[in-house]
Amino acid sequence: MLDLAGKNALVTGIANNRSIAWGIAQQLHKAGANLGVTYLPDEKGRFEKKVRELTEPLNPSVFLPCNVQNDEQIEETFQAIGEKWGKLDILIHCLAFANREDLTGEFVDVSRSGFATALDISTYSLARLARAAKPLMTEGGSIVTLTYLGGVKVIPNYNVMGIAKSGLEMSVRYLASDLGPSNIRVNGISAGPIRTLASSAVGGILDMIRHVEEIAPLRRTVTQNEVGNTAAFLCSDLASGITGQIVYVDAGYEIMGM
Ligand code: NAD
Ligand code: 0WE
Repeated sequence: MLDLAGKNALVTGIANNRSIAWGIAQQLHKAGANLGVTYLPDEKGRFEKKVRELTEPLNPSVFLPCNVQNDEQIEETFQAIGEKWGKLDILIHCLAFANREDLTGEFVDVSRSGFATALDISTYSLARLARAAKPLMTEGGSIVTLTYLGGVKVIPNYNVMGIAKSGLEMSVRYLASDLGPSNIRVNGISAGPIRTLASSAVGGILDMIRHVEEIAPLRRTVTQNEVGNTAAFLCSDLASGITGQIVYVDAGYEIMGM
């Protein structure tokens, strides 16, 4: 049975009720996990308020700001978890960012700083958070990140995010190799397109969703809850033999050639 009772889970990347991370948090909670939540702080505290209100029903016992570009906030987050929980079992990495101008036009035009920003937030952060989590995962653990087909195949406009996701997927493999001896598993979920804050800010997402509904074997897109269920499985003892893998939760779209 899928049972996460007694497991402590840190979920990053909740921005609102459409976030994939919110779908994951709900499924982890349903399976009995004890939750911690981090949010991206902004000057006006709007994210904090929204995420606090949204997650209240799940009773997170840790609720902290964590901008992954800020080493101090990362250290503070994991220090607080060490003090509060003693051990960490589950880490959900569910965040990405590229400058909006780098998600239109051609990849060939990407700037040095735009490239660095996308790879720092979307790729390096997984290794950085895994390093901070490792000493707390004393009874083994499971790390899950979110990726997209645009890291494997060319998807128009995904551009520098494709390079970031490609690096993220290879990071999953190297981290799985590094952390496996500590019984820490590292896997990725490659989700099909879902309407969220990040994807809705991108032109043409509705057309992409319509395309998937035509081509994917299941003739539909996937939901945050379906991604959440796969994440809960990967974090559970049912997946104890799975590490270094990318699992497609995309209604089968990835297998199609025509
Ligand atoms: P979202 O906007 O709800 O989530 C993105 C999150 O990234 C937000 O919570 C934001 O606060 C966070 N973030 C951005 N910069 C940050 C920083 N510097 N520090 C900490 N957090 C930061 O959108 P989403 O679609 O749920 O995205 C979550 C993940 O899922 C991303 O990795 C994305 O690439 C991936 N994904 C999304 C789709 C899709 O179609 N929506 C498909 C496949 C994969
Ligand atoms: O990974 C993503 C979203 C990534 C993303 C989105 C934004 C929009 C707002 C990263 N950074 C930003 N920065 C912003 O300022 N997805 C998988 C969703 C997505 O994004 C696309 C897609 C799909 C699907 C961009 C272009 C084409 C397809």
